[in-house]
Amino acid sequence: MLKDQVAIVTGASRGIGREITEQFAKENVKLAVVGSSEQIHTVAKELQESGVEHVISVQADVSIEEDVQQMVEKTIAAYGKIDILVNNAGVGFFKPTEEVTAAEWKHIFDVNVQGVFLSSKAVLPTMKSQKFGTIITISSDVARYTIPNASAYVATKYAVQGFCGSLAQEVREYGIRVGTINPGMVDTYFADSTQGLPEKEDWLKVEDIAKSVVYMASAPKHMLIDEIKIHPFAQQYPIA
Ligand code: NJP
Repeated sequence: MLKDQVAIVTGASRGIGREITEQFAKENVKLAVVGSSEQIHTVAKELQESGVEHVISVQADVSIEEDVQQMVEKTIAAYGKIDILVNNAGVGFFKPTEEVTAAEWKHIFDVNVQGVFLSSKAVLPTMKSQKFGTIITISSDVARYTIPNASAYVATKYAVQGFCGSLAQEVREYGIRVGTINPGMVDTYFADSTQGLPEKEDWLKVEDIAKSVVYMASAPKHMLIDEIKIHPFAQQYPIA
């Protein structure tokens, strides 16, 4: 099903995004891996060394329109099409609102919200002309309920959720499917953490999310999975 589809994965240098590239590679997806630091080129090299045939790396900051444009142009130049966009790049921090600076507020919105907007907008002309495409955004459980000391992060994910819902309705007539994956706590490097710490043993693993991305992208054409909510069994959260 996914064989020879072309996927852009943003935020692919570590954490969830890195594992999405592994799971897509197993399905023979042709990859454009994207990150804002040079590390992204190492990721492509590692994938090639492990036998992945079709992978390009693009160093691009998703909050910058020119970077996003070259991400799309390089993918088209390499593969001639874009079937899947995974909006995974994201940042977060947790602290009381009165300690959040205006610069921090702007940065988190630039990456988490503007990044999703710019990347989605940039793939639409190609996906519309193909009459096919899947846009998957790694949103959050806190796009559906709030937690304290995370007002900036929560606000970005509520914005992302609204954007994706509206976009899903707008592009349905072009054969483009838009869905979100809304995880609870995942063991990654998120918010200046480190993957693999003992206190995160019960948290979701990157494979849990990456396999959900594969599931969503693999849905047959007549099917739209618009949202997948996943939590660690150990996490207490409100159930609507
Ligand atoms: O985080 P981390 P996750 N442009 O820090 C990249 C959501 N989520 O895997 O650019 C392009 O390990 C960065 O690479 P680099 C979360 O909101 C998580 O957990 O080189 N890329 C790295 O590859 C986010 O949307 C949890 O610094 C940029 C990657 O993003 C997604 O999951 C819970 C960038 C971040 O890897 C992946 O986060 C939840 C930019 N401007 C939702 N800035 C959780 N972990 O518990 C950063 O509900 N990156």
